[in-house]
Amino acid sequence: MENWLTKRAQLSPDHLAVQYQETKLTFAQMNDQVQHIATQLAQIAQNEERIAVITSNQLQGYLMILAVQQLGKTIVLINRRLSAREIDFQLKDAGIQVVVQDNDFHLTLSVNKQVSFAEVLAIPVTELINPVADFDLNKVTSIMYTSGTTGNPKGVMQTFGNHFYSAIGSALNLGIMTEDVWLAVVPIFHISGLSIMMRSLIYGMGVRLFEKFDVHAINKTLLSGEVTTISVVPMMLTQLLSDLPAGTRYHKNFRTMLLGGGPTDLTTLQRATAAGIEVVQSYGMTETASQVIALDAANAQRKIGSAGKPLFPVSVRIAHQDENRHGRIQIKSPTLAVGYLNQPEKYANTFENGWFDTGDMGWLDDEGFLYIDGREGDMISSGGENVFPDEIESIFAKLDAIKQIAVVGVPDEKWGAVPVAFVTFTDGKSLSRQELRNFGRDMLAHYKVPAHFYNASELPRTASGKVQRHKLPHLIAESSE
Ligand code: S0N
Ligand code: AMP
Ligand code: MG
Ligand code: MG
Repeated sequence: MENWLTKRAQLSPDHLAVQYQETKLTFAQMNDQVQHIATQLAQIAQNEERIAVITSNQLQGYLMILAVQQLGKTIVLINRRLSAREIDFQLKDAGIQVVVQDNDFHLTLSVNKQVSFAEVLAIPVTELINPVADFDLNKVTSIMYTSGTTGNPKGVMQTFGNHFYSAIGSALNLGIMTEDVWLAVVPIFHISGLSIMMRSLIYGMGVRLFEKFDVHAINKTLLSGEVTTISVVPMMLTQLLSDLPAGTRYHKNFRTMLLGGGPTDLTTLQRATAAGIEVVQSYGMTETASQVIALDAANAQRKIGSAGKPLFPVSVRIAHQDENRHGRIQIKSPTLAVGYLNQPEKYANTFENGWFDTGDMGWLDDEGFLYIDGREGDMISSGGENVFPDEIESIFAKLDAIKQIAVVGVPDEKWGAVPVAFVTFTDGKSLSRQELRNFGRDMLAHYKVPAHFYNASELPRTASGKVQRHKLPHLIAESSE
């Protein structure tokens, strides 16, 4: 397929491509800027197969991602909230020598070149290089890391074809209007955000980019009629509802709120309905290049609580069903990533007879609507970020003073859920809460650091010695903090 950006600049040069704060770029203008940046990037990363981009949702980062794509190189997207240790693991795994980062990013990483956007943009340009002519649908264009219950994070390899089918599947469900503008406050380093960028190129659609989840500013934009669509994680919906004055309705131009990334409670969905907001529930993951299951507006009320039906290119089944038809959610889709970087066997093992096993549990009703029960490994969804207790436990277990630690998610008003830890100390040793917290913040993304550390004399275990995480919250009342 022809290069999506140059094609788009040719098809709809004067259409809005992206707006960030007061800056608006048409597709022609965006293409010009991206080609300029690609030329600059080529001078520092000519021989690299992959370039890592570390950015919050700001315009320069948006253009930088597109520029890497224009060079025919693979973009490695780094979660900006990770610790240096976590980022270094990913950079090493991906063989990264060159990192381009937003001007506010200050961690020192173990790579040859860490270059700020300002430094890239200062590189002199004499003659523009030629962008790649084609976007080969089989080529890996983006890699983003995802964690699981066991082992190290895995680099999910997404092809142009994955993004293309994802955008088409979404359009066949939500429709496309010429004047659509999609608000992107979900991070462009996650597939929730990157998929909006790819849809923009494929549909010729404008994107309104927000760096911060400033709830008031987002509500103001939804009330103004300037955007038609927004992607949100559940905690964003809850906060938007709380900030919206009673009786106030979003502008009639605003037509879809695409909700995904984690479980939403029924009360929040009902509040959204009462506020007249068209919420499209969805389910997807990094490995599926965003939503693969979504509700359509017609069924949003009747099937409230369901994640919906598979998008047109997608098939779903429930494997290993129990007597109540609950089991493992498995997917077939042209949007399925082509592998985990450097771990082909690990990816192969996630398939069962050609079906990708998501690791999530759920069930299908008689009409084929999917309901999600949760994820194996006691995964915690904190503000749309996945947190795995095993990972936190294994980091803290490295401390001599810690004899045992168990982590579990508890409900949290702001983030939906947060991890808390139960700790027993080695005889004669102990650490203060502050010491534990500082260690955690050094080693882990801040959202993974337990919000509370409770002293526990003993952890509840099964006969075989496995910690019973579901019993831990009951200990809170008895524990000292
Ligand atoms: C909610 C967000 C935006 C909050 O970030 P904010 O307010 O910008 O915080 P910071 O200024 O960075 O930090 C302030 C303090 O808050 C802590 N913190 C930040 N985030 C969290 C968090 N998630 N949990 C707990 N604490 C958090 C910081 O640590 C800091 O504290 P201190 O100062 O002490 O360090 C942000 O969390 C966010 O962007 N969340 C959303 C992430 C997301 O998009 N997840 C989805 C991932 N999944 C997918 O992409 C697949 C599904 C999908 O594609 C999809 C999902 C949704 C909608 C549509 C789709 C689709 O299919 O298209
Ligand atoms: P990630 O790989 O970071 O994109 O996270 C994907 C995971 O988020 C899925 O495997 C689910 O566990 C969870 N998730 C996504 N959408 C939903 C949803 N609608 N309801 C419950 N969990 C969800
Ligand atoms: Mg903030
Ligand atoms: Mg130890």
